[in-house]
Amino acid sequence: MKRELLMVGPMYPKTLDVLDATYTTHKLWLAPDRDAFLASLADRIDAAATSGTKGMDDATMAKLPKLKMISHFGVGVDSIDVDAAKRRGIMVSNTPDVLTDDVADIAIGLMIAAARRLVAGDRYVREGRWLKGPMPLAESVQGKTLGIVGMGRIGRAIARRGEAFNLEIAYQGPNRKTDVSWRYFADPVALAKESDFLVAACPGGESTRGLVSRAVLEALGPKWIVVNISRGTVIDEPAMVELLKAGKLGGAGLDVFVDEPRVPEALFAMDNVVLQPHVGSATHPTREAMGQLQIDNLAAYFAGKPLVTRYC
Ligand code: 8YV
Repeated sequence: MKRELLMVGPMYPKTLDVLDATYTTHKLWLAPDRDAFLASLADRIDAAATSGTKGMDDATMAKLPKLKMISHFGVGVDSIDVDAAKRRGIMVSNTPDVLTDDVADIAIGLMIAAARRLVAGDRYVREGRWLKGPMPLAESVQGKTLGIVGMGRIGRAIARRGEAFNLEIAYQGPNRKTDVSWRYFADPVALAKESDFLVAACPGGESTRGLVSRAVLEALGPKWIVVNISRGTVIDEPAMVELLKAGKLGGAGLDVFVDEPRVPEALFAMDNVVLQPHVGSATHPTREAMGQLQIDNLAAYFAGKPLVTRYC
């Protein structure tokens, strides 16, 4: 008898196929009446699969009294009410590590693209402007200071890459890390004052909302560049747009936004801003590995074994 699985939102097709083949799956996003659908499943669903922005809130958990495990596709669990899950004794797994390198690559890619104006340069050539003369000079990343907000797995991978690009590394986080020798700042404003490039690489959620504030962006200043590969909520987005417009912030490389997929249109015309549609982990091998972790965590749960990558 196949076990039953609630799937909250659409997910990586290959993973979806495996889950459909392995379990009797119930697709919440296809339900015409969400509440009636959940009520029909209330006495028999103990595991759910979530992904990206399609997480789970406390109200939904309340409708699933038998829920014991949520297997999340993604390292960031800010779309799940983790405190409610803990309160209800629901285990949560996520997909760390397998995406670290791809996300760190995008962070460095956005930093270089914004500093060296790669996207503007591409447009400069395609629009035939090179025929009229050389493109203005850009900023070099060589010998500059890369400030990293959040020295977790992804923050460290970015720091290692930064060193390979001859950047000085400094970081901010809730705690100084004992196993790294990079300069530590408890205060993000102090970090920004010392930085030429500032990368947000911390988790999303309420604890980091607006951590990269107006004051932090002003401290970074009119010449230098903010990069975000974590969550849109980490940066005060309206302040960032305003400071970019006023020339009080040098530039930005952004993969995540507050209200994805909607992006502040004021950014579209800015040559010193590089925009990406949340593609940090969007490669075939990484999404496949994330899906396999999601599958393995569910299999471990149903086998009564410890989860492979338990978040809480
Ligand atoms: C995912 C991410 O693309 O892992 C995360 O936290 O933001 C991305 O890897 C996103 O969650 C979609 O599933």
